[in-house]
Amino acid sequence: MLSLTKSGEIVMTGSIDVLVVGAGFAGMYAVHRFRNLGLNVKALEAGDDIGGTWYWNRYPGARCDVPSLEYSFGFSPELEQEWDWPEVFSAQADILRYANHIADRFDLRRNMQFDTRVASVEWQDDTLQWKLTSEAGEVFEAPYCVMATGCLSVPIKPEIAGAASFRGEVYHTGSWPKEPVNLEGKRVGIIGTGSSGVQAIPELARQSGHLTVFQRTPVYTIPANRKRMRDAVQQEFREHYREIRALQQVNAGGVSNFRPRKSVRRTEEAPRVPTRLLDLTPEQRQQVLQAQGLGALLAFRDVNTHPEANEVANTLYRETVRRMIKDPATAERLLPKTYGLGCKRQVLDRDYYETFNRDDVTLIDLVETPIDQITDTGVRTTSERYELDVLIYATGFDAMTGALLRANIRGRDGVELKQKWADGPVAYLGLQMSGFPNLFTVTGPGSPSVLCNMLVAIEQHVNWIGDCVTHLQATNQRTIEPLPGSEQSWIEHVNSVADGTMYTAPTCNSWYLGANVPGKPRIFMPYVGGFPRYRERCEMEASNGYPGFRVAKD
Ligand code: N01
Repeated sequence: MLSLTKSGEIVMTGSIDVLVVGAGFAGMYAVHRFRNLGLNVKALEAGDDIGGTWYWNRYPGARCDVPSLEYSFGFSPELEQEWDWPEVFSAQADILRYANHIADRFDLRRNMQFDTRVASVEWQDDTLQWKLTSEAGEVFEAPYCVMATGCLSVPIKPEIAGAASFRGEVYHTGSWPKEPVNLEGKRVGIIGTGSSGVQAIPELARQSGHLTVFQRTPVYTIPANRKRMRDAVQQEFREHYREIRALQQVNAGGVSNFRPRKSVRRTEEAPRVPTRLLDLTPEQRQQVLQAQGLGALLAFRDVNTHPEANEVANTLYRETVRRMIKDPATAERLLPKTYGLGCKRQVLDRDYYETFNRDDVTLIDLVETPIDQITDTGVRTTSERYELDVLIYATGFDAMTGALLRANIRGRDGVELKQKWADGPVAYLGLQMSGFPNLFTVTGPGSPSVLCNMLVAIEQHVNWIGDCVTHLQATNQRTIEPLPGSEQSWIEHVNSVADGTMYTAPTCNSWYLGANVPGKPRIFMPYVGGFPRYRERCEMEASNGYPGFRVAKD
């Protein structure tokens, strides 16, 4: 119901129990789940349709790095049985098709409002409601608010002198247009060689006239599985989904690793590797690499924990890449040498290194020759000018906290989340912040989030939030928020499990640490202790009546 306040605001009143911000997979499942719990839910989405990450990241080559059959929802056995995945690892278009199928099948759009970017989220101390105001000035109120705003949803562009003067086409991989982009015959430049850049570069090289890659930090990347999905494999998954979902719950990354038994040929079985690289002789290491490729290096546990093993793996990696690149100088530029395997999010590629053997691709090392300026016609480095028709930024995201801080959230007594998080995110279980009652974050900082299969993490979070709201209603309580002590001890635990891993090595700079955003506090944001341990902690809270939280009537 809409009504007009004294100050002239249009307010949707009364009827909404839960406001959800975002209509990616998290927002979609939240709408479905809360509706099934009998709650009146409304999702507000900035884009003009569902899909979140998979709506915005339409750049050529965009794909998922989790197997399609695992990167799917488990809440509906019917959905599991009816959906067909064409490839073992899905392309963006297929994942968006899956998201659309879910939205249609469960009629989710009727509880969603699109083209509505939330500009502020404010707690009303007097009414115990969250008040959300859109950029267009529309106001929504509800007792509960769920931020389903994604971990990688705020694309960032570096500040480079002259950037605004460029007269060609400009794109960011993280907000790629819906309309087709024609690159045929064009001189294309791309800045950034993280996951997005590495996925896009081979495709851009195929589509454009000439591609210039501006690389600041070389990347460790391993070849992606590019198999078509076999009907027999899909069928076997369908027969075992309940077992697979149970296995996901006890796996650190939320992946079942289910190996089809009937439909996989013997030759496809990977030979077992020892868990420590340092236990292998140099000859055995070469044999493993030859048999299984670069990805095998990541299977050794000590590569992630032992600096010596990590350095052995880095050396093996570099030797392999040197053999793949025709021009030795280009090969040296492409080799990561300043940090180790496992520090950043592992990148998967299709033909990345091979692309640099093409005559129509040029690699510019920005450490040797930094960008001096972007001009009206291209990019000027300290040594040369590169004339371009198209400039693409693959420069990443203000990860994990960016979307939450951008929403201008104010809690009790008007305290800003920006203020609370000035030295880094402080939250309990990545679900709630003290001083911000009834505000929930899906896959927030301090939860496994980006280190877990996102769909598994999303379902677990949304189910927990749904149960929590149901508990409050059943017990006639009106608010829940973490106790400051629970929050503090959880953050200490999150930090302690990350210490000593490659993620936090002194040579490591990644978006996990906020290192890609100037001025962002250096804190390791996701929970590295594994999904099962985390899930059990959440379950313990719920089954013991939320001892780590303040549950109250005010
Ligand atoms: O972003 P990134 P991304 N001048 O931050 C460079 C997920 N994802 O969009 O390292 C020059 O990793 C920067 O260089 P440097 C996945 O979780 C998943 O690629 O800062 N270069 C780096 O090379 C991933 O980890 C998939 O020196 C500049 C790049 O831009 C996350 O999204 C696919 C620069 C940014 O890399 C983010 O990946 C795609 C400057 N001023 C994304 N500023 C899947 O496969 C930045 N760079 C599922």
